[in-house]
Amino acid sequence: MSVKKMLIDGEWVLSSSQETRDIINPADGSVIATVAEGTSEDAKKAIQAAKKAFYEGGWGETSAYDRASLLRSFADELEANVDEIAKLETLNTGKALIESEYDVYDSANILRYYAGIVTQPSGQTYTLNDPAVQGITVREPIGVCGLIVAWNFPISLAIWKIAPALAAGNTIVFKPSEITPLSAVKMFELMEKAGYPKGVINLVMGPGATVGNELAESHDVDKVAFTGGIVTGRKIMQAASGNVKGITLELGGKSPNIIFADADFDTAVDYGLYGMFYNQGEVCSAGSRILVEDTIYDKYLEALVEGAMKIKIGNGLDEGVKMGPVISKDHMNKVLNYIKIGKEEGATVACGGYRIMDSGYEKGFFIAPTIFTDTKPDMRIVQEEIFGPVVVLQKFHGEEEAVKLANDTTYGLAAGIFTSDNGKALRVIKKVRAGITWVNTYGPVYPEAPWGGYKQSGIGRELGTYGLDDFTEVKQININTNVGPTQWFHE
Ligand code: TXE
Repeated sequence: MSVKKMLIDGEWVLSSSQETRDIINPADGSVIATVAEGTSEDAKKAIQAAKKAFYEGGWGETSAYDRASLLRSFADELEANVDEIAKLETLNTGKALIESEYDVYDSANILRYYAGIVTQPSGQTYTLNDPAVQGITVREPIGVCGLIVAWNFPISLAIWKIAPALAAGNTIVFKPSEITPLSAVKMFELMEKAGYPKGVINLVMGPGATVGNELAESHDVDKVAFTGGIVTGRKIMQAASGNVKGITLELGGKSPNIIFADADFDTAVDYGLYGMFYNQGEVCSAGSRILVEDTIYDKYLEALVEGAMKIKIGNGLDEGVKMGPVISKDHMNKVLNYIKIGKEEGATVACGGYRIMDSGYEKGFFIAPTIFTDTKPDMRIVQEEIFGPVVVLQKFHGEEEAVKLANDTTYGLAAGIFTSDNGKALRVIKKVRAGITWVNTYGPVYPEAPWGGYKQSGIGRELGTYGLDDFTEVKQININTNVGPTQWFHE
């Protein structure tokens, strides 16, 4: 098996240490590829290449039209290669093939969205206290951006950062999760084919503690954008403080999906399942706490359990499969440990609660969809992000208690509400402390809509115009139309 290489300064290279890493298929534990395991040295080289490309290569001064054209070419390449990339993504992450295909098409849309808005008017003109001076603002690229992502949506998370960063005129050093780099290698090959100049795009694989930390810490990186866990997010904030670089952090959540008794029942059950078990529950915005109004609680629970037990679980490449394995053996053990904690805390397992070891599954990391009832707000399974197919149900009485429970965690990423009363929907959603909210739907991502969290779910926004703004600096320019000395010192 040939070793998959990194892209640094326009060259495909092995690690400076010659070390490699085997990449595992979570559906059966087999080795599917071997990749270069980058080092801090490799990250340093990539950062220098990106710096040179920005300051000396002229990329920072390219026209928005040229950058938009490159984004569109890259989007075309992605779509033309959808079968290969989606298959790679499913092999590496275990997710259902249909989800991987969506991720590719959604990513192409996001690239085209940024290609569109980057050529639109932006900035302000403003009047000043001095009528002779005209003020304007312009947005400029920040410089070298370090982009670090997790393993749950390797394609999408990459594009959410790469598209606005390059649209704005920055140069990038991208680090995928060390366990899911395969789609990134293919995407960088396609970006090269699309025509990105040497040094503008760099791919360094390898561990977070070395490669990731170098990107967060380096004084030659001007901004770091990160999606991952909260513990790592805190480390990145600290490392980034050395040169006071800008940061965007998306750190997950424990999001409430609030079901009122007057909701369309079947829709609310369907989105309870979809909001939680899509991508095995390894979704930052998963509706991992379903809050159900007391008058329909028993009926809702029964329907949810029935739906969860019907989910077709298996190898993501197999026809009709809708849920695959979790990402790794370590992560499976972490999720199983949370299930154990939930039982010890006194919650009841209404369904699931175990690793699937049936014939054909025993080498993979499959966990049965799990629903906990009899929960209390202070339980760890209610407060902490489990990031697997495990949902907790909470019972509430009326709007006030729904809002209180919804806000009762340190996270604030997403929230959903199901009701047939629009007034109630808006009243409740405005009181919920979360950055992404849905009414009578749960989960969709729109290229135009800003994505990010309140509280400890993160800092900054991705997607939409906000996502582009977060990869720019704002400059004020004040033009004096009445040229002459101030005579401040010499009247
Ligand atoms: O993520 P990490 P892990 C949550 C989820 C999960 C937990 C841990 O609850 O169980 O985080 O997952 C890089 N400096 N989310 O350990 O460590 C790392 O190499 C710089 C929620 O897999 O945060 C990888 O590329 N970078 C989340 C990336 O950070 C570092 C998605 C994410 O890994 C680093 C995934 C360091 N010191 C997990 N240490 C979401 N928001 O959706 C690691 N990395």
